[in-house]
Amino acid sequence: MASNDWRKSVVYQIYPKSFNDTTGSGEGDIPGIIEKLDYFKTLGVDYIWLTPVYKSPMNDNGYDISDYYEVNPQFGTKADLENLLEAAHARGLKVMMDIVINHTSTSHNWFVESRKSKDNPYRDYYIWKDGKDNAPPTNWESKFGGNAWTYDSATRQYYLRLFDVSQADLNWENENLRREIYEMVNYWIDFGVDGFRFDVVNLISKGAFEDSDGPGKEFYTDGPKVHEYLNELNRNTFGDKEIMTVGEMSSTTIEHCLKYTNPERNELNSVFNFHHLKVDYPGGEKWTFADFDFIELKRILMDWQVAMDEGGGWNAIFWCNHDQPRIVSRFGSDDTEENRVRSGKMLAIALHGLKGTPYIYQGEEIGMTNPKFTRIDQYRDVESLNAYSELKEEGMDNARVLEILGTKSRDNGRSPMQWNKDRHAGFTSGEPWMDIAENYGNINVESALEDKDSIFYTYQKLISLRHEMDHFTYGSVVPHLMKDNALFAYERVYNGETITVIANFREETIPYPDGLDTTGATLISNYGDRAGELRPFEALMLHGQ
Ligand code: TEU
Repeated sequence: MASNDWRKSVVYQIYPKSFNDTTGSGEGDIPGIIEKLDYFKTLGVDYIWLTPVYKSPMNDNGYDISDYYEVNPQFGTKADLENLLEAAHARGLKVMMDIVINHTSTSHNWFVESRKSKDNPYRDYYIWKDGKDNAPPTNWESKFGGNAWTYDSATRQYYLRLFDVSQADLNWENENLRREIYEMVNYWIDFGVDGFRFDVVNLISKGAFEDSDGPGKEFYTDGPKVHEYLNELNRNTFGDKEIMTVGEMSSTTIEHCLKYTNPERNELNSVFNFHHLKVDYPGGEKWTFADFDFIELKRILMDWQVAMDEGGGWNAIFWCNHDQPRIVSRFGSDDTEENRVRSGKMLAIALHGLKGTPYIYQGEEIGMTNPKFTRIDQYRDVESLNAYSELKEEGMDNARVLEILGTKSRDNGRSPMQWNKDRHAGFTSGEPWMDIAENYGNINVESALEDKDSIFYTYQKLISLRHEMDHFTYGSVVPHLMKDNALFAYERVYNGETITVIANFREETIPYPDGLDTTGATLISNYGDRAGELRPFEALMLHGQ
């Protein structure tokens, strides 16, 4: 039964380009999402979140928007989007759209005008600066590698682009720009959208433009006016409406996220933070090999859980998305089918007992793995291709670079959805825009639905429990075993009752720990029965009175 309370809701994230192709183009489309609405109902989710489907040159697969008001023809038409909303609403499903308001494509008409002259009315919609001694204005680094400024010969100035060269940062100091953004958000609210995910929205307020020893994040992350801008956005658009909002907060802090999500501040409902997904970035370095730091993973998860619970904030809880490797390959084990299924279920149980709004990324519910590409021509993502060039230029051998991309790249989460055993996993009748993982004959939706012991039914059960039991929504969070090298454990306490979650992250049998009450009734387990010890990747959710 779907939930009307956004705090009891579960969100399914769709990367449309890789979800379901109905035209044979080799790329997913909006009619392909409509085809699968009953699948979402079977799973039991409440919202579907589409990553951007607006007009875009697709240099960053839609996060480079050239027209906020038009649907990218490769995904379909605006009528298709209307049909999707209508068909979703008819099933009690809500639709969350992804809005990118930190930057636009350099193909957006605002930027085309802005670059024409220094006195163009749109000049100040973006951030233009003179260089210094033929060098960029500051030494800030782009998140996709290289310097964050690009020189434009038309007016002999640099423009700021924290991401790709084709993604120019908007100047939120400009009141006319802000007003145009609010008008656009209201357009999509009037269109019938039920929620928004705001892309890197904590970067919209840039502070001082100074050099730094590091990449410059301290000047634009959670910037000086970010809360003011979000409150103004709220008041001018969704603030008085039943619209669920979530902000993607890059490199943020708990303190800021308590402010972003404090209901009394009228900013956003909830936030994504990514610190728990950097525990395999030694020294903050993504492009290297490293086992994930399990103790640090638990510390970060629980710090955020307890702080946001006690401070009245609200987390998005998630393992992966279109920017992350597949979680079963990253924090679980995909070396055998038994380990993949057990650890895939374990990760689901470990996460879905936490406080916040759970997000399930397409394919996570069937335990899709990293596609294990072996050639650079299989990669599509601008960040991956930039990293490949940079690592090779630094002298790293090709095989090593490919190994690193194969574990860390965003492409890992973007290989097409695996629907069935048919050609191209039933994703397309054409040639897929990106190779499909070779294991689709075994890992696909059709097989998962036929197998009552599949990972899919673990997610279905967890979603049902969250809808049924207020403990998950309102219960306090009590961490346990924070220094244990194998077990992740916590309690949710509500109305004198306790839900205990315990997950063995190791392929070893571990004795039950002392000091944790594991006498409760089993709500869900990935082994289906109880043993006198915790078996490899065993996870339990217990309900004690
Ligand atoms: O992601 C922002 C972001 O922080 C990640 O891209 C991260 O910086 C990157 O993966 C390095 O590890 C959002 C979108 O989710 C992403 O797809 C876009 O590429 C990016 O913003 C720019 O819009």
